[in-house]
Amino acid sequence: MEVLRYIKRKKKPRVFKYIKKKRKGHPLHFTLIDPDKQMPEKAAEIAERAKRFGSDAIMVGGSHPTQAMYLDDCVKAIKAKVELPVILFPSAHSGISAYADAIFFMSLLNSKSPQYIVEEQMKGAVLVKNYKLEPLPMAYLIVDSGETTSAAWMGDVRPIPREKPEFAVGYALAAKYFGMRFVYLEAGSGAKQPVPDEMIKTVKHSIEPEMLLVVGGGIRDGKTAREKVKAGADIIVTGTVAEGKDESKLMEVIQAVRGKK
Ligand code: 1GP
Repeated sequence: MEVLRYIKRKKKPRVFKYIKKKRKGHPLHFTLIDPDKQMPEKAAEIAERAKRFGSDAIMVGGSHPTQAMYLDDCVKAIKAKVELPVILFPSAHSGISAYADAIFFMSLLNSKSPQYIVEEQMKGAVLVKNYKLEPLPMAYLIVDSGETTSAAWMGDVRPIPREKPEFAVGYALAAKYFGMRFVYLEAGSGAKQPVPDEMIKTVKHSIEPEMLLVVGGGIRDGKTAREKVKAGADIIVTGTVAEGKDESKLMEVIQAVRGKK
């Protein structure tokens, strides 16, 4: 019943408009919080700190199935403390919460399994409708980072080779012709190597101006974040740095993304 009351209160979709409008001003930074790694109170603290440093939105999600146990409480705690859009970043239909504002409705296009390309989405779509979540259609592409990341393993992925940007372009163009609005080039959380600049550059050329390019995984300092923005990323996602103890690193990354340093 609490969920029903919540849904009734919800306003019209507005997160996509917010992102487009903000992007006109500067490249964006999104903070990723994994409900499996943070208790709700701590998640809200991280989100509050990220907002103070200038992050533009909070993403909530993780690769491990246990994240579903804390998902609702995590989103509610963040919403209670921080006035930023909360966007779900689900690895399966269990990653959906009625309390978020929007959802990256994503297809892991380079998975070997239809489960992550369309079947989890089929199971989740009715929830997205009934919870009145704003869907943000996204192609999710996992790029080889020199190791097997959780995202790649859990998603049964054939990672895009680092020296083959043209493969990423093929997927990105397919996504554009499907009418998706975002492409996410993902190296994986905690990746040793982030997505290569050349791949970002090539994909960006093939999808602009219709689509926004999101880049994440293994971005741990301002210099790297700036390089990715210069290569063409519209949105930089950081999780590990945001959840880490050294808060100056998060500030450094956000300022670099916004061109302040
Ligand atoms: C993972 O791209 C995100 O989905 C964030 O990665 O934890 O390495 O910042 P990091």
